[in-house]
Amino acid sequence: MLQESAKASSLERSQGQYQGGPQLIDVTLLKTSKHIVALCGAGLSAESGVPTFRGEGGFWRTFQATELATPKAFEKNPSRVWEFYHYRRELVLTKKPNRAHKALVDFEKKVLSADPKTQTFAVITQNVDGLSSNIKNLIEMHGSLFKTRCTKCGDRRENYDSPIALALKGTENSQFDINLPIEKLPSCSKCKGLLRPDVVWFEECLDNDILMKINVELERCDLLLVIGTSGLVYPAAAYASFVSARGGKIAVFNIEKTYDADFEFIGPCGEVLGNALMVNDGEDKHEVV
Ligand code: BV8
Ligand code: ZN
Repeated sequence: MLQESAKASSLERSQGQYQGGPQLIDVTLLKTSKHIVALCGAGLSAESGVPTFRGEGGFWRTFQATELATPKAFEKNPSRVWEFYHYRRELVLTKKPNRAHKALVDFEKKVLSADPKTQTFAVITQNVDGLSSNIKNLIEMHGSLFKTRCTKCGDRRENYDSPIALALKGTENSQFDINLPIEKLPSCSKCKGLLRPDVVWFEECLDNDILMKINVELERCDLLLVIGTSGLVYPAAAYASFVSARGGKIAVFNIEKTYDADFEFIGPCGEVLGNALMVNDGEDKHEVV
């Protein structure tokens, strides 16, 4: 059976597009690649019910998500920006990882349990929802909704409080700004300073240690899985061309055509990824070959 689909898939793969049936990344490539990296975007969490940035999910109240995720927006109206992040925290706290998240976890398990260990696997996510937290070698390049940073003393810590500040309770259902005074917004337990979400806002640089870790993974990457991202936001948007320029293979998972790639899997990643990585429902298919 496996041989059959591999042959079938090689035919379609050469045309890049793939419709229906088990979709596999080239078995040998998956086995022979030494340094595999998954670069993930909002599409990875779409089937968990987390809105993506493009399309109707990209709007909150009357604002584009991208215009609220900026230092300027926070300076101008910290209450509005906290109402926006409170809304996303409360929403994500009701969501669970989906089959695509699970496929990445199962794939990492297989790579780490292989004896001898012949491969490395890293997950670089642009998502701040924390739904990939079961991955060991995880890089949350844009931070997390569930981490805060003090704007006064710089203290950084995890925070899963719901609500993160009493005064924000219920604002997630309002269509209008509440304009809470600063003292009612999330404050630092060390210095009482105003907290901000510990995420990377537009026009903010990524942390150096994060950039270093990403560089280590991309420099040696020979197979990049690009999962559920529109590839419009930098620096993440530059990674696929960086890897392919160095001879690495690119496999794209998206419900629509985005990048030109060696392998394109068009379909909901929750339905496609497990098969393509041959880790469906935890069954280890790798050994079959
Ligand atoms: C910086 C955290 C230095 C906050 C985010 C070069 C050229 C042009 C512009 C720039 C450039 N370099 C820098 C910039 C500016 C900017 C940028 O890229 N702007 C864009 C808009 C052009 N970049 C920055 O500012 C970065 N910082 O460069 O610092 C600097 C400093 C000063 C001035 C200049 C430079 C910081 C960027 C990080 C911003 N923070 N998030 C928060 O979340 O609140 S970005 C945020 O948006 C996400 O993290 C993610 O990165 C991005 C959204 O993209 P996606 O995740 O791809 O989501 P999207 O909805 O777009 O697409 C979803 C995809 O999934 C779609 O393709 C869809 O088809 C697919 N899909 C849907 N369902 C499924 C699916 N696929 C599979 N299965 C499904 N079921
Ligand atoms: Zn502080």
